[in-house]
Amino acid sequence: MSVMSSLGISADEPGACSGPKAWHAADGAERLESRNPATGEFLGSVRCAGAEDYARVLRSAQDAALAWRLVPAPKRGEMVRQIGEALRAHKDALGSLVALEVGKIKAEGDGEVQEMIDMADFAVGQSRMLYGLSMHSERPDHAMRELWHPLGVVGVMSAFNFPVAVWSWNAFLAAICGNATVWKPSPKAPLTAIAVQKICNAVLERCGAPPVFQLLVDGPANALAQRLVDDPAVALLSFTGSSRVGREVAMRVAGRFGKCLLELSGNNAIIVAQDAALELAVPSIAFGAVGTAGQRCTSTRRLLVHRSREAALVSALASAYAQVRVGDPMDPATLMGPLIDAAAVASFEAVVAAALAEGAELVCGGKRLPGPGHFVQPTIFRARNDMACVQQETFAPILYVMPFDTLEEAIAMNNASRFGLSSALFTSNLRSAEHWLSAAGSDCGIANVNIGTSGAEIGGAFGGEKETGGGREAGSDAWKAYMRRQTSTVFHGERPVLAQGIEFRLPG
Ligand code: UN1
Repeated sequence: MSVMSSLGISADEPGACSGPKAWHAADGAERLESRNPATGEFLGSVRCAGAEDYARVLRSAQDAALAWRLVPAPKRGEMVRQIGEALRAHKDALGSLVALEVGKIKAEGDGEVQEMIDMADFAVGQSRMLYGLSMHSERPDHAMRELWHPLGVVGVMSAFNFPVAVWSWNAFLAAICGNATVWKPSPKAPLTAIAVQKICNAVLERCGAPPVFQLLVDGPANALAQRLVDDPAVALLSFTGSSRVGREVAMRVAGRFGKCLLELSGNNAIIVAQDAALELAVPSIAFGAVGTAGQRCTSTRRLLVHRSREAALVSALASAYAQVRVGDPMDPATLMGPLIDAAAVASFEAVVAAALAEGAELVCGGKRLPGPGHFVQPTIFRARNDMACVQQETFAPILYVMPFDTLEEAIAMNNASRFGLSSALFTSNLRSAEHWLSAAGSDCGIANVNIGTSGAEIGGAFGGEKETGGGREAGSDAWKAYMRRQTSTVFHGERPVLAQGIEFRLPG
């Protein structure tokens, strides 16, 4: 059976869904054509949602949230558990669709679905652990505690590079917390979103649950995204994408006092110290810089290496890169697939030209590969940290190598970035490692030791500082973002007293 038919996807799908039996979008609607970035082959088309679909989805999501908040959280978790099971059953096909639609190698496509399954398992456990604190009151016969309640409707705007996993980080926690989620997927990956919606719909229907997962495939003009940003019915908006767009989203959502979760750009560095084990560092750098063709927000873009190890590391990387097979993502021998589209190839070429003009020295790569498909060579430059090309996030497999002399200097270089997502130090020295993790070390949301910058597990809170946006998603206590906190004081005595010793007696 083909990937499409096993996921129930036809050649022309409606792009709005407000319930298992409620797929809609006007016949004459604008269509997104999904094409395989490795071959240009047509995969399917999706009719974009319009203003009427938006209204229908939002109404349905609001109704679903009102019903769902009354369902006990562990029962909500049971629904998510069944989604995890359904994803296990569809892992191979959905992983292949991720590979076909966004060009990830098949192993990474499957890994992305595994990340969803892990997130479902995590959320099931969390559904029994929506803990609030209880406090000892300063007054006799008073009890104080915190209660956590659902927010209502959560909007999720996801990016092409993790077309389904990042939605699941948000949607599964939002669901166990008692919310309904409206998903606006990337216009570059509408089919994976439709496939996931279908998988979830079957479970929602079987469980008799309200439609807590809803879908809006927006057109390239982002008209519905704009509405989601400004809609007071959307209590929390989770946005994954560039810092440029994230800044606008954040300001507009703040303007209506909505809540925002931002997962934005990164410019992640690996530091290779004088005492690092190169046999550990080289594969991690290669996976970080070349994996997903450099299109992860956690991709390794800067390599800071102790001057004494620079020659050895660059030559080891150049030979590792020579063995990276670039090509068909479905071929198990391939390690790097294509970039997402022609615009991404053009921006790769523009940045390579700008780097050369700034005086960066090309070590390997630097060229696009002949089509069909949006392929480029994995690329290494020797550069300086203050070059404009080095300080920007380019979603492509470009790695800038820069030498340093002291660990302090390397930490300062790591932190000299507008972004603060992921970072890593390779060292065999305990004191260096602990210093790196101390308040005087990395300023990023993720700081690793002897592990690369990308490929985080879902169990930790994921996100970063500065222009990365400050949001935290997935594991740890990220669930709290999807709930509102209520502080409650109950009096159970005879003689009430005011706090702070205030006397307030009515006469008589
Ligand atoms: C992203 O690129 O938006 O840590 C998310 C990682 C993945 C998630 C990346 N687990 O690389």
